[in-house]
Amino acid sequence: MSASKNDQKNSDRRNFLKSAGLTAAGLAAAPALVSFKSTAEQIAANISERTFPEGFLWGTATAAYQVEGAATEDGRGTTIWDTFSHIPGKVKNDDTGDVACDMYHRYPSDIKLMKDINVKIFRFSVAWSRIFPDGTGTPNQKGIDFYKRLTDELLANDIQPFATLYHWDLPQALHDKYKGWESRETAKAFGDYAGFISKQLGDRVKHYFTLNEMSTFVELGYGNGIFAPGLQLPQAGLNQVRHHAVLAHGLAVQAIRANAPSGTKIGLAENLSVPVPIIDTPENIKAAEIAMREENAGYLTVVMEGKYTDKFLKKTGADAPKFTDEDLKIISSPLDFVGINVYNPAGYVQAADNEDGYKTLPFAKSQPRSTSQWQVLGPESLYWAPKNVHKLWGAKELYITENGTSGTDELTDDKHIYDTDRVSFMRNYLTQLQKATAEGVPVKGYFYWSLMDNFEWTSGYSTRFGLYYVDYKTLERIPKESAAYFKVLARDNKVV
Ligand code: GBH
Repeated sequence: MSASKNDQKNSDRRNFLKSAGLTAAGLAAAPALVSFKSTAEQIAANISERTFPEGFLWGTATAAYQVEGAATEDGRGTTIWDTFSHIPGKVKNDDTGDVACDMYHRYPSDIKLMKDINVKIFRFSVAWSRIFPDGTGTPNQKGIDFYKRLTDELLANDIQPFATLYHWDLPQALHDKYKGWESRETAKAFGDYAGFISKQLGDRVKHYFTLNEMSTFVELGYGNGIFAPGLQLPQAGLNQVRHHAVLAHGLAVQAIRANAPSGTKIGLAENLSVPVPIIDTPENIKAAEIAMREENAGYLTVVMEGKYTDKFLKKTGADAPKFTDEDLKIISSPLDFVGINVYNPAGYVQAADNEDGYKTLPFAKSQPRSTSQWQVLGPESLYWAPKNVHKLWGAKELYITENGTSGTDELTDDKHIYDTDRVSFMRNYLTQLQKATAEGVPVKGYFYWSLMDNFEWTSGYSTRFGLYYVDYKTLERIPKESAAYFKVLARDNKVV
């Protein structure tokens, strides 16, 4: 039996003992007491207990451009999102991230807010242009110092920093010089920056995510043009951008390995497409696996497998990206963990006797959604996403790097926000995640998106995802009911 299977068995047993109230040292040491439980019975017991594995980590996530503000301070260079958000009509109400939540200055009190609700891990992103204002060249010490102060403060509060190296804020200079992600040069520059920052923060940060949601910034930024830099490239160009994104990821993995102290863990945070079986039959479950592999072919699949699937190459045909075998090796550099951002099912699928082997059903018009129209509510996505990433690619460790929902978040006269919808969302989604962990899927932690309301890209400040409400006039933070929920969840390590 492999070590990990053994660990799983032991932890199943611990969970079982705990649920049976048998954790006193003497009893726990007597395996005979529990050996009558079959694996299936233990899993069922774990699920009904609703607890997460011992040591499961609870946290929140943010991203630089969405929360920091201080857009021109301490030598920060301009980014494509500064440029884009300042073009009238691109963002709702023409909001920009100039001030955002002002976390650049308020991080000490924001870290207190995290501590107040039992946060143990915090996922933030490093603004590339604070470190290299032009993307490459001379580093900016003031930018580096900011992330040192931030991470020091987190550690002093017993919160582990998890750093994302790219959350869409490309230095404008790289766009001007190389057309950004259209060029391989940008992937190389990203690798260099990743290596540099991992060396600078190496004594403080033990976990890195290379890129956040390649699929989002590529498809929306270079495909339909809704996001910065607002381009609509033809298929061949778009495929090349996709390739440069995965290449940048791989180059960063190698650069961090070469520069960071040993023991540093590296992964990515991908918003993968999550097909959900419409009815849990073996055929549909298989169909959902096939669908997940193909629908993520240009992103997570090539990262995990080191090749583009036959179907992807066939479908892209003459427009397929240009790449070398060496590229594929770099892209599939081994990872320590896989981070997945999960908000919604990509679709409900069933087995089909067609070329693909599956069919995606149309969503019912009445399928519930959050105030973000794209967010179809399907809690099962938080079961199938980690389950199938583990099954398809054997990921050793997984993190839910984002999960959350937006709501109307009405502020009452006495300053309460009864976001019952968000609390219900979390309970329903987490019930599904707990089921996955109870079955042995090695999810190590969960980051709620987001710690507080923030600049929600093209929706500006009109869409709220936070556990804390932000009053954008005063920048005051007010805990929502969901913050209270999170606090108990993290304390008890179980679905509450
Ligand atoms: C995440 O994306 C982001 O990582 C995070 O920065 C963001 O704040 C959070 O979600 C909440 O949105 O404009 O109608 O074409 C989640 C995946 C993919 C959801 C792109 C929104 C655009 C929809 N996102 N999608 S639309």
